[in-house]
Amino acid sequence: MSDHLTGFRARLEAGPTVFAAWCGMREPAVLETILREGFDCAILDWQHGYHDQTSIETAILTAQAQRKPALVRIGVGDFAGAARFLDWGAIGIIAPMINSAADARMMVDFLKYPPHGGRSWGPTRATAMLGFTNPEQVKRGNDVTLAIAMIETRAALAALDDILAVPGIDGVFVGPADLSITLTGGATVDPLHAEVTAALKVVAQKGRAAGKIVSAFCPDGARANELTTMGYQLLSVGTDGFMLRSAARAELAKAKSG
Ligand code: 3PY
Ligand code: MG
Repeated sequence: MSDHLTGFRARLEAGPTVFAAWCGMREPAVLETILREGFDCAILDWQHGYHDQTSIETAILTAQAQRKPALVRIGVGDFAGAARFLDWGAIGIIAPMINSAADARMMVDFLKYPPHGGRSWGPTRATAMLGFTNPEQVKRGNDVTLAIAMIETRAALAALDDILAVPGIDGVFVGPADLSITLTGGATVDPLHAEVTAALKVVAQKGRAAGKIVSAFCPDGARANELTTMGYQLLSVGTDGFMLRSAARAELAKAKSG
């Protein structure tokens, strides 16, 4: 019944690459429509998207209606809020700007039950969604729900080995836009920058060697296709906003082309 949730980690580990619909828009029909095109799961963007708490909750259920897991990309350091999203049934949390082992340990402390962390009890919907009893939630929750650290600064790259070694960190997620900003000293933002591509290779190699899930944001499908060959296990492809804009622009250009 809930294999798509309890089996998500195994699916990521076994491959092939899992593709996520990046959802920043509050309107549930947007996520519903995009997911139906064959995406495997949803990433709900709380950090920079338009979401409020109600729309995150609705989006988790919208994905669930298609038996697809939903992960939430939280705000910087917003770990207390993140634990609530897990309670509501999110299968994973993607935390931005994890720049050190201390940041990673703080994240784990909020998102994992002992022995790894000190997550507070209160899985409002999660136990029912996962099909767990309360004791099963404590025993299996740590394994089933994913704590994924974003690698998106020069400092994070320097601390990558230490971040990967923190018990309870399940994976890393590269944020190529922020990474390009820090790697170029603020000169540009370019998620396809050559230095970002080089960093993506390093993160894939080190993350896989450490037995962690390696994942990344991709501005478009061509980039996602390229990253599957680097060993990435979870990739977001574009965003709802990008796709709407580019389709709108392209169709209007055709209409005006004479
Ligand atoms: C980045 O590229 O910096 C991200 O956070 C992905 O949206
Ligand atoms: Mg970012």
